[in-house]
Amino acid sequence: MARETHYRACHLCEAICGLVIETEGTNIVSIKGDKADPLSRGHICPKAVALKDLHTDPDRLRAPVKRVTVDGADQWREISWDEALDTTAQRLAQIISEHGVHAVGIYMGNPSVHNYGMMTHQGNLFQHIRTNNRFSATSVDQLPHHLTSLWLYGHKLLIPVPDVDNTDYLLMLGANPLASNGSIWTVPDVKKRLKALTARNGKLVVIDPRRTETAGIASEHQFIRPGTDALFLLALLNTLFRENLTDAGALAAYTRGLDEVARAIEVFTPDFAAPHTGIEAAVMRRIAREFAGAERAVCYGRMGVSTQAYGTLCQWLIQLINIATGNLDKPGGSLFASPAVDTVKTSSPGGHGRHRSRVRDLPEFDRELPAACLAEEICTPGEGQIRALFTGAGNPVLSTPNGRQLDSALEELAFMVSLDPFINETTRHADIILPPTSALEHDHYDISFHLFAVRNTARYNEPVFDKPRGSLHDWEIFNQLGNRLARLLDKPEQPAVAPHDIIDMGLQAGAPGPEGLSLEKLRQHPSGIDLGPLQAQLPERLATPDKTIRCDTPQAMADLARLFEAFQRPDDDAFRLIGRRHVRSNNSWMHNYHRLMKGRERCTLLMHPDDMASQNIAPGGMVTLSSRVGSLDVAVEASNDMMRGVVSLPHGFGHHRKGIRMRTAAAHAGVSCNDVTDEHHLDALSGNAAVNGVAVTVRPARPD
Ligand SMILES: Nc1nc2c(c(=O)[nH]1)N[C@H]1C(S)=C(S)[C@@H](COP(=O)(O)OP(=O)(O)OC[C@H]3O[C@@H](n4cnc5c(=O)[nH]c(N)nc54)[C@H](O)[C@@H]3O)O[C@H]1N2
Ligand SMILES: Nc1nc2c(c(=O)[nH]1)N[C@H]1C(S)=C(S)[C@@H](COP(=O)(O)OP(=O)(O)OC[C@H]3O[C@@H](n4cnc5c(=O)[nH]c(N)nc54)[C@H](O)[C@@H]3O)O[C@H]1N2
Ligand code: SF4
Ligand SMILES: [Mo]
Repeated sequence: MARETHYRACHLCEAICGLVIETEGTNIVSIKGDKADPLSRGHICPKAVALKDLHTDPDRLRAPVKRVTVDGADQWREISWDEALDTTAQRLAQIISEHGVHAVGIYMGNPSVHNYGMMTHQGNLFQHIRTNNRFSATSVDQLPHHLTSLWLYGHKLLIPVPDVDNTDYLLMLGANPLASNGSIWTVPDVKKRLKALTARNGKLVVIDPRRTETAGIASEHQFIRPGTDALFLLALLNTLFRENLTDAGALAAYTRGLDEVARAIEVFTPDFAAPHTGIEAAVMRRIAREFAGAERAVCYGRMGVSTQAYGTLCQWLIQLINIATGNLDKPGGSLFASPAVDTVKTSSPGGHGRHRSRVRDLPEFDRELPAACLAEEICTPGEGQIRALFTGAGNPVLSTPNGRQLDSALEELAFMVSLDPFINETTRHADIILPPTSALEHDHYDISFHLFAVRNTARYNEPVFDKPRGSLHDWEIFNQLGNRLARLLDKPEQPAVAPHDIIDMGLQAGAPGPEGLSLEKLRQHPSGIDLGPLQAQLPERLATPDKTIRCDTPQAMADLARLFEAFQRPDDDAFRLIGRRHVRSNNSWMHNYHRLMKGRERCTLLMHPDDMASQNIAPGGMVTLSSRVGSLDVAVEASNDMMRGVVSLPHGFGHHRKGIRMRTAAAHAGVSCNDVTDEHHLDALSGNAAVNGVAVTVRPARPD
């Protein structure tokens, strides 16, 4: 059989690595890094090879299925696309006409931003369901970044990234790119780039309650008590102001409000922060001085500082530190990318608090409510109660706080439909599951992550395999379901314009460089086109109406009072639970492959040996981990890499639930960290879930 070579960007994580995939007929012979990709330069991680497993997975649904009850037990029956789409449209239309549009909930998960057809076409359906009850993984993740960027730069997507290849000093909080491969920071081959930073006598300082893989290659690592980073960042900013170490440089011409911030944070000294953070005041002062003294420095914080009680303050303070030291929009500092298809120009800037959740009065962001209130919106009767749910590329039972509560709430729905290739912890509750084509059966352009990349590049790739007869892409499902619903609701239908045509228009409209770009040109360069290094581009790139940056954001300034108040009391001595990622995993849905799962059990609770001794916990034993919302039993592992008083458990496990059809995952079931995270533990300012820093107790498990 003829061997063929395909070029493809990996869509599994934000690093968007270029791949070379060799096939023979329908068989994948090899998957390797594409050395000609100008961004990833040949780098890949072990997950890339698992693309083959995902494609061939016998558990992956190839046709729509409907849940039927036979003798009291659930069974799944294959049905035609016509039946699946007609039934779904009719049920949604019926619920909308009986109870109004807010009776339909929508939850969109993480892979939807890695699959461009989902992004270009979800509006085909959702325009007919203008519900207040929209949710997504954003509010268990990066919501504080968006909110901060909206306030400071005028658009939710204008998020600057560390110019790692040119910086002298990288201060990193709550991120572990050696496991995650970088997030809101598309930085393939990050380990090499970080090692190059220290090799040229630059400094990498990592602030994390665990001595992570990234901390292991850093110049300096400081443990921090989870949830106290805002105090740490304030201590740095306070020192910068107090010691006259600020210099906004060129930014000063269009930056306002730093003096107001300086006055408002006078009380947040290193001495105030020290007992709470566990970092000595002198160390914080030194880090502030070093940061200010570095020619080019950048502060960056990710998951660990977003999904905590003061997530938005953290992200706001990180930006202010970069601004106050003149490192925003500067090579070697933090820079905005200029993607070929620029979603900053084509999407709404975002808004906040324009409506609020019915039960708990939580604010929307960008028309979405916090995922932490999804279950209560299903379970609480009254007008606006969610009666039908659409989930797309999401697994909120494992990924949102108090997953058990949501698990049982989904049972109460009158109708649920899931756009997903698997029967998992969430989709098992659906009445109908709509499985799209496999990723390798559709083309690929990354709309999301070029915007956060450390270099401007563009890459379009054709499908590796033909689309199987009778299958539908995600975008086609959105389009066809949308049109069926439109007919029932007496609204106009949308033509099926393919995603690549939309991208072609975007490329030609954006067209950087003298010759411009088009899909045709990208087709001729399947390893991608280099559009050059990131450049300074303020104030032009700002989306604020007056092209200024207002640093004294009223909402954030007001939240300082909440922070100050909260830390008046001495800390309780409860353990704090944090998460952990592993390079051979990806959230909840990559556990079905032997290649990724082999080796040691990974769903274990890491705990410092001295803490284990104080709790009478024997090494290798089982412990009961409990919080306000529930408890679970898990194997404990002693680790000197943990801060005292902190325990770590990865999320995305818990595949023991009845009725899931992912055999390898079920054999490595583990427990779900989100069975103990608390839906009431939030960043109050944004509504983002605080899945890190949850107060827990850890006791030896009682043998049953
Ligand atoms: N292999 C793999 N890669 C992934 C994923 C995956 O599941 N597996 N998921 C992808 C997704 S969706 C995302 S959003 C990104 C996330 O990318 P990252 O943010 O880099 O991911 P994490 O490894 O979760 O890093 C968070 C760090 O914060 C620390 N932390 C926890 N609480 C606190 C705190 O209070 N303060 C501080 N300073 N640190 C804290 C944790 O110990 C951890 O090291 O990764 C992406 N890439
Ligand atoms: N405790 C704790 N909780 C966390 C985190 C944490 O660090 N700790 N991390 C949070 C973060 S950063 C995130 S992003 C969320 C993720 O939360 P979710 O997005 O809700 O969950 P995923 O595990 O990414 O589930 C992805 C789903 O998409 C499906 N899927 C994969 N590819 C496709 C596709 O191309 N099309 C369609 N239609 N479906 C597809 C998979 O089968 C799976 O069901 O979890 C969050 N939850
Ligand atoms: S680092 Fe991310 S994008 Fe690169 S190969 Fe691994 S999973 Fe794919
Ligand atoms: Mo995420």
